[in-house]
Amino acid sequence: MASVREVTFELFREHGMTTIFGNPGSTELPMLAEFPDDFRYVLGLQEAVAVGMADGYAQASGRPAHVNLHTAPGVGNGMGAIFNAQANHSPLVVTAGQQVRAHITMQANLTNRDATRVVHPFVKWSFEPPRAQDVPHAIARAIHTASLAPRGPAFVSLPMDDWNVEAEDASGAVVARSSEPRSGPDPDAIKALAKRLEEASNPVLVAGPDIDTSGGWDDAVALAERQKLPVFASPAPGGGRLGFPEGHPLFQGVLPPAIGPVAETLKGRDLIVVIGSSVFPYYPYIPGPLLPEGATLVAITSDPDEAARAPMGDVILADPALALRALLAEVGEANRAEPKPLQEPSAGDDSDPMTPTMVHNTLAQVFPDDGIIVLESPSSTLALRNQLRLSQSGSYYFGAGGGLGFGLAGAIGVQLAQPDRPVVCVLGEGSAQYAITGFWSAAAYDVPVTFLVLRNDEYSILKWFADVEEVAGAPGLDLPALEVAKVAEAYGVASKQVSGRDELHAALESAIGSGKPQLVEVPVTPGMALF
Ligand SMILES: Cc1ncc(C[n+]2csc(CCOP(=O)(O)OP(=O)(O)O)c2C)c(N)n1
Repeated sequence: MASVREVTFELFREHGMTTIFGNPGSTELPMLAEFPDDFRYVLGLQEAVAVGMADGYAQASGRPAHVNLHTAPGVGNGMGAIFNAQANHSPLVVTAGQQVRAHITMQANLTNRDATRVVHPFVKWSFEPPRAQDVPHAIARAIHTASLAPRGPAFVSLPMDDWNVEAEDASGAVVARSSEPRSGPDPDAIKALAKRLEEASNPVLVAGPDIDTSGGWDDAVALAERQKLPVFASPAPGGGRLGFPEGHPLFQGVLPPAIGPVAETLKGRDLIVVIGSSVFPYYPYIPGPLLPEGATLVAITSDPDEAARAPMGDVILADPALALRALLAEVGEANRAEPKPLQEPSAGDDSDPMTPTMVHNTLAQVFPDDGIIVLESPSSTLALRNQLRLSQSGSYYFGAGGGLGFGLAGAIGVQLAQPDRPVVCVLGEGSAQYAITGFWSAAAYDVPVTFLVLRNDEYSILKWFADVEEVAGAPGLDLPALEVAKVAEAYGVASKQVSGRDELHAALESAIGSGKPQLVEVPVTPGMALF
């Protein structure tokens, strides 16, 4: 009979989860014993990095990913990244070692006390199997839970003496199970929405991240084109992916992330159809009407919690791609005037140091068609979106939860999942610190991400927030002498500091084509860059 370890690894194999991210300790070593040749272990030197890499990998592969952490302190270090994974709807199976069962009651050293409670608000399910023989079933349950809508992390605590125990007969059945996580929409609800859309005189589509996650990219384009819908992207802070090509003539820009400004931007619309987003990921608080006068809203989401918590509008609970396909089968060609396309982006004024807008304009010139951006440069998020106008499915990843550290770590996971697409990770020098040891993983596994670091010597976005919040005299917002390029170099990533458009252009072009992890650091002017 096979051991619990053998059956569990067979389960991972069955689900295509042969890459394990982690940071091990003595309580995890028994799981990793006799590590099979067809598996790979990707070491993160700190747990925020291990979880962030797994998050990027899960999102970019579209499959559940496994990250293994070291009992209580390892989980503790990973919590911010687990929070991010939940916001990203990322199907993560998080496991952590636990003391030997005979040691748990006396709470011997390294016992993860209340292991299942610690992670609770940030995971969909958390569990410690009551018997060693239940480990494969518990992990199978975590895989299915993480993969079902809304996708998100599930946690299993694994006592370290479970692995050599003989598995039970029923394990084979658990390994063989599959789940199809999508559910389709109520056909009557779709018919009713199609009618409202056709009867509306000035409707608009708000495209959210889960359009891309669900594989509905082409259907969203087809719907917008057939119905001549102007399209806005859902607000940037909560939008971990793009839902619509931003270079498309129907694209009208990114919705602002606050209550009043959303209503203002959508003024004059009579029907707002939101697909694959919460309604809405607002921040900061700028009060106002929830909807412009005369408007109604319908949201389509696969997340029952998003459906329930929206403060206004009707909702259809369904996989966004399946709902889009169903809607396409019901709506005809609209006879509306097409909206005016957005203006072409402009590079703005030359300056020394460069503006973030000019940096992203330069990046746009060298950015390959099949490139992927992983973004964590808070004060230049909108400038990057506007300058690059990314227009391919799976070309943009952003930490939807707002917890810094996703960018650097997530980019490594995205690149591992998409080895044929060049990944450019755009970071603020402050943001890079939250996953700084990720540079080691990029170098150690030769993951060819190009890191572009914008250095403005401060937490620019927090200075902007201080103005919005009317806060004067807050300390801790300046970052003098933070040498990201030197630190990355010490971890093994070849790094360059450049200034000016020509140097930046050349450095980016050579880094992106190099097939190696490389970093380009560029000084920029401080302040919010909106275009
Ligand atoms: C884990 C975590 N800690 C703190 C913050 C608060 N925060 C948001 S943006 C920011 C500054 C980021 O600085 P930098 O990357 O240099 O970008 P800039 O604002 O200068 O564009 C901070 C500290 C956060 N979002 N996440």
